[in-house]
Amino acid sequence: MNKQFPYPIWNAEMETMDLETRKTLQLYRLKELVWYVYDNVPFYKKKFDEMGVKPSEIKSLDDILSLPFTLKTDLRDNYPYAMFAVPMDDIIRIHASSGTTGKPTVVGYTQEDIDTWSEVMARSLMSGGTTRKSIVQNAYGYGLFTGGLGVHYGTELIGASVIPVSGGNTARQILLLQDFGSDVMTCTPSYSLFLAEEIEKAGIDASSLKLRYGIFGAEPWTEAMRGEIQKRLPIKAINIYGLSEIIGPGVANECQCQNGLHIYDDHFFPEIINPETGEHVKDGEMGELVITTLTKKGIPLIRYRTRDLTRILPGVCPCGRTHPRIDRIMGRSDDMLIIRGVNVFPSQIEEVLVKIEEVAPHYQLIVEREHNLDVLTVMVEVNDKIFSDEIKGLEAIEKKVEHDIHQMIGISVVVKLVEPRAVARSEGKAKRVIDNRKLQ
Ligand code: DLL
Repeated sequence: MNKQFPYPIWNAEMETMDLETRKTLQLYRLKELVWYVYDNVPFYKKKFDEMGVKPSEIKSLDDILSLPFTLKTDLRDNYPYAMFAVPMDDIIRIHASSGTTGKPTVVGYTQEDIDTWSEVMARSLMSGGTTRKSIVQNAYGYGLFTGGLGVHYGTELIGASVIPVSGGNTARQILLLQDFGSDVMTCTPSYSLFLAEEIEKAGIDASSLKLRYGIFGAEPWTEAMRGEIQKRLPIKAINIYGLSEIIGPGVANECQCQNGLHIYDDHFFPEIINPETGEHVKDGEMGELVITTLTKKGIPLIRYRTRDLTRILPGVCPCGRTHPRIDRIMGRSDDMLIIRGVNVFPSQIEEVLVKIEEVAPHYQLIVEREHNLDVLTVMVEVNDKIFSDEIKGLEAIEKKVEHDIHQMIGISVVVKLVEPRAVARSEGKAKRVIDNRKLQ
């Protein structure tokens, strides 16, 4: 930690490194990476050979353009472990997130990867206001989701105290906030608003809490939401970004300036592309974020298409960090929804519906935010035969569809059966999703 900067910085050497030195480091790491994946991941050897790319031809950072993209479907096609670059003996942790169908996307970490992850999480948490003295109430879910353990390890590396409360159980969250003196809260931004509402309902004066910082991410949010959170809770709300495929949370994080997220490009090399053409957009233009993991050992990824839309912000950040900043995530270039922090693809729901005899695969997903929590309603047509049945039978079908969808995506939804042909037909692409949360 270095005190010459306006706010504490976890790893001043790396985080304030001059750009030329960082470029040299990135190129060194990129060259190592291409050899590493060529020698250890059959998927990449085949791709490189098909494209006629030789690792020895990577001589500058711009040569990354000759490398292939990696897609989420590539991970699915190699499910569960075929993209790993090391034998399972060297994998010490496995996490997963939802895929475009029922199978999750699986990622494996070596000890070195866990160390890298802890390092970038320590940078993130400290840039979000955490110090050695902090008490961090970690309300991200512990489990296959990377949020819980990512924050946990980063907090421990800093030497702050972590409360591994995990998600949900709002009454207990409030009790801990009051009694344990947590000054940093980590959870999704929508949950922080829900919590604020429950604190108000319980008649507790939020300003009496020790809470000072919130490090919120895992789902899209807006400046308006930040304003609302900061009005209702006595905190600075900081944006944290990441995805399981790259490492988990800690890919990029805002500093106290709250003006863009510093992306830790000594580990995660960013590009912004036009999602239609795959070509780089002009400097500062909005496009899809593509990341190459420069140092990952378990499951290294070349030019991974995140599908997240953002841009590189121009200018120098007053905090002293030289890592480039990305804008908050503005949307996705695919149809993934994030419901209460869980990634959901319409194709997963469709997969459930086609298996249920009583309904037709004509459906629409309606997303609303009620009391700051996302509610997903699945409107689905019953088939002609069932429609004439009595109400009791319909209720049983609704319950069955709700149950099967819950099994598939892990969150509860509301199912509304509608009569045949009630879901609007479209001549082109079906409009499957109506998102009324007004996140953009
Ligand atoms: O959500 C990792 C994470 C945990 C990030 C805790 C931040 C805090 P996944 O479940 O793989 O990983 O989902 C990754 O979530 O591609 C984005 O679409 C979205 N996302 C994550 N952070 C943000 C954010 C974790 N700050 C996907 N703003 C990503 C907007 C976000 N979207």
